[in-house]
Amino acid sequence: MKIYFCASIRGGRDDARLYEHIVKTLGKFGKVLTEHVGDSNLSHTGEGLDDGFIHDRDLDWLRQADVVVAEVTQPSLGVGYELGHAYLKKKDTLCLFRPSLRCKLSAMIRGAADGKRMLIMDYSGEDDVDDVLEHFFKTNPH
Ligand code: 6IA
Repeated sequence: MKIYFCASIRGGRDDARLYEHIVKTLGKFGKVLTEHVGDSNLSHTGEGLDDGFIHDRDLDWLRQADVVVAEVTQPSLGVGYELGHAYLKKKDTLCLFRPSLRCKLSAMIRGAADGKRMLIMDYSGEDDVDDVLEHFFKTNPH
């Protein structure tokens, strides 16, 4: 199974270690096409690839993916854009969100969830994300 993982890069890398953990866990369920997103050494300004190349390559990977998993707590234009593509391409999608008082998920993401193809799971961090992922992959055969 091919998994496309989305998470903030230029939107901010505060949660990079958590992304790394999620990528590691996702690796138990399939091939993660976007492992670099979980690289905690990747800064929000680093890497010299051309933006047009990144955009086209990532959309090509998204087309190939069986499942899309997105960490959506840190708002990111790129992640929102990828989720819009995933939605239109009817990809099975799981959004992971850590609720807090200062941060409410965009209505365009929360409102796109239908409980079937597009799921949003609230979670608290490394402690429970593995269980959430395990449940998602076991109960939704992709
Ligand atoms: O707007 P953002 O940068 O936060 O968007 C993050 C999302 O867009 C991620 O889920 C990625 O799949 C994709 N993305 C954005 N930038 C890159 C990138 N390098 N490489 C691969 N995927 C990307 C950009 C260079 C970076 C080190 C600044």
